[in-house]
Amino acid sequence: MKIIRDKNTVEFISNLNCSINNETDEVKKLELYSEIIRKRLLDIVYSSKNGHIGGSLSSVEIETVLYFKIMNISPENKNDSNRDRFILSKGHSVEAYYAILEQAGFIDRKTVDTYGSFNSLLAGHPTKKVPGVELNSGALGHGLSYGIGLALAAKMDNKNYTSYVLMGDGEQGEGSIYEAAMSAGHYKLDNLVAIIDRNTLQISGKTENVMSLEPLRERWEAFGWEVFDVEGNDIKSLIDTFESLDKKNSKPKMLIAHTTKGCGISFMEKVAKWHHGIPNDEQYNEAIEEINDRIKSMCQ
Ligand SMILES: Cc1ncc(C[n+]2csc(CCOP(=O)(O)OP(=O)(O)O)c2C)c(N)n1
Repeated sequence: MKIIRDKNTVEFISNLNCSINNETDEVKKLELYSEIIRKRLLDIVYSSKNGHIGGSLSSVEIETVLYFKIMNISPENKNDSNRDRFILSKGHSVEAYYAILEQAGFIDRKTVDTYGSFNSLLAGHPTKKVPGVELNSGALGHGLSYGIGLALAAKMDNKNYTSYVLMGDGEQGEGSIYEAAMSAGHYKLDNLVAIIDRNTLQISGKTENVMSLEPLRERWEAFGWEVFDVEGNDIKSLIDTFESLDKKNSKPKMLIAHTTKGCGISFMEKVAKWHHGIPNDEQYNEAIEEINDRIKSMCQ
């Protein structure tokens, strides 16, 4: 288990009498981490009056499990050619990503606090200027091709890292994804793990109304991928699935992560306008209270 490093978070947890050194229940600990990430990304959006909160909230558990349990990546090995790679193809969900990179120690709290201000290192979509970020992203439909390139390079160079790509379900409307899907099957990239944040909403409404995706599983299987359905806001379901993957079976992996857009803030859940809504003071306080209540009950 990797430890959350941020000093304020450590103090915050110890004030709650919640020992982060307790190794007894890893799932509970990652659930707690997710809530801390959730709270931090809410702060980032609220104070900058900027961002895409709905899809950030739906992706929190996926990124928490990847960064704090599954991936071989840390600030110490971020330039090592054998590190695992993470590509946030749905780059608009950057607030969750910045909160994760902060908690994992790639960027510091002061830098994250500059988000949304003039000359900040942190733009509204990921850029490679930010330590830990592998790809400039945000124009949807590009991350999978890049992740495939990384996976192919690992095969050619005899490296054993895994390439992870997180996409949106609305993003599945981009045609470039299907060229990538075909090539990953063709090159038998079993070291490639793609994840679709299947929150069923995109910017303007339900994915099934804007550009229908079903039968999503069968479509990916037809391209030669091994497909898994996973509860994408459930830490245990994510860990079990990521840990079960056979990286030697010649098949690229697709996790369809069933999530809730706006997950964890009740009034934002499943409401399309929270794709890029900014909470007002009252809404912010209500959201913080809801998250704090969960954190307190987890720590009892
Ligand atoms: C090529 C491209 N077209 C349009 C956009 C504008 N855009 C930003 S987010 C978004 C919707 C994405 O929906 P989804 O992938 O489901 O993301 P999530 O619901 O997880 O936030 C769109 C169309 C974009 N970023 N890139």
